[in-house]
Amino acid sequence: MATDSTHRCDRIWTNARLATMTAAGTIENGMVAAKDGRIVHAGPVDARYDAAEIIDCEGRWITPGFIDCHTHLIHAGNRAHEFELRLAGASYADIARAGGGIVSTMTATRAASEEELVASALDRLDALVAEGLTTIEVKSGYGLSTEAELKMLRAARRLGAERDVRVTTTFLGAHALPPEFTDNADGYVDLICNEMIPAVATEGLADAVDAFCEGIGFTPGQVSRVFEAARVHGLPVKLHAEQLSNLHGAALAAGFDALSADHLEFLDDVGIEAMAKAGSVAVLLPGAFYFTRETKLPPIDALRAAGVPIALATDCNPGTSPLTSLLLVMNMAATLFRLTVDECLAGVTREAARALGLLGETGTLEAGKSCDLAIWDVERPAELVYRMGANPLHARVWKGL
Ligand code: DI6
Ligand code: FE
Repeated sequence: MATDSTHRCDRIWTNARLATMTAAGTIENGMVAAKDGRIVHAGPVDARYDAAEIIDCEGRWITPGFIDCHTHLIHAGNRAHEFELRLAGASYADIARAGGGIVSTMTATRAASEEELVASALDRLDALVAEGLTTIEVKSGYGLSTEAELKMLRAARRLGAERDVRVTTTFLGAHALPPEFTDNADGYVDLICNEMIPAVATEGLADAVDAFCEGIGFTPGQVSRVFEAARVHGLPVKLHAEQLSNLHGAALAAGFDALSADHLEFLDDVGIEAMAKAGSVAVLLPGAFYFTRETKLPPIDALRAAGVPIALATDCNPGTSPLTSLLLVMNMAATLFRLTVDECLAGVTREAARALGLLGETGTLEAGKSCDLAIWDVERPAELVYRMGANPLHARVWKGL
């Protein structure tokens, strides 16, 4: 019965257990109430909340909707043949000579239409959504020309119109050197700074700018130039840093107040200190670590000690992480990196939101945020991390629906 003290909502999920991912921790006998797409209450069952639609969760667990904060979801083709060659003993150089590697994905991506890029990415997106994903970051970086990079970003934006997900896009022109610029990396960086970033910014196609700082990618000096151009256009930055070697990319990124530095196997104490100071998130990518059979572990204990927030993501890409499961990412992070269950869950919710600059909008169960939920058929949250190849998702809610 509606009284003065009744809060009228649109929908209520009750008789649930909540992993709030806030200081409130987990709540037994909890409820989430939503109005106009936003959470108005996430806490103990409270009779003052009423709604037209009340969903009995029968004791199931509710977590925030999952967030994949680092993907290369838009690309054409795959590199299964390259994988076979590698299994047969071919080296990276052999594969590059045979036309493999990032450049083969670039060729396929340039040849694909925007529609084809959307269609192939939707297959991968649907796999992630089926496991409770509600927000995803998608990078460019396989076009490597102004036209093809813009095409990738437009395709990425369209994913958010095709599915009930929040899509953030990242311009990654500095991913690899296109063949037109062989032996002229600085010339390509000129193109990125003087043409690509202004075009991307003018069309509003990117929410952030990323680069691959590596011996086989771009030098710190080149990355600085890209970041300066991003700053001029008001775009936040993030960086593929310290994946294969230590070029001190994380510290460089932190100097530009980066949202995140990602990979980080070869990160050192100076980089950790700089990230802690800047508030940059460490995005760990255990799928790439696993698939490339890396043996150098990211410095987890030092990141913890310095209070650097840790997020997890798929790095979904055809070369080093053909992975479309955040549940498996959590299992790998626990098994390979020894992250705790709490750290794994935070890594694909709260900290992933932080890495995208979206913590005010999603990533925890808190009044005021978008009502993005994943409802799970599990007895305890640890099951989400422990099981491999199972999908206990019962229902997914995005913006209260
Ligand atoms: N780091 C990686 O591991 C991938 N990109 C990057 O910056 C590799 C992408 C690919 O091989 O297609
Ligand atoms: Fe990546």
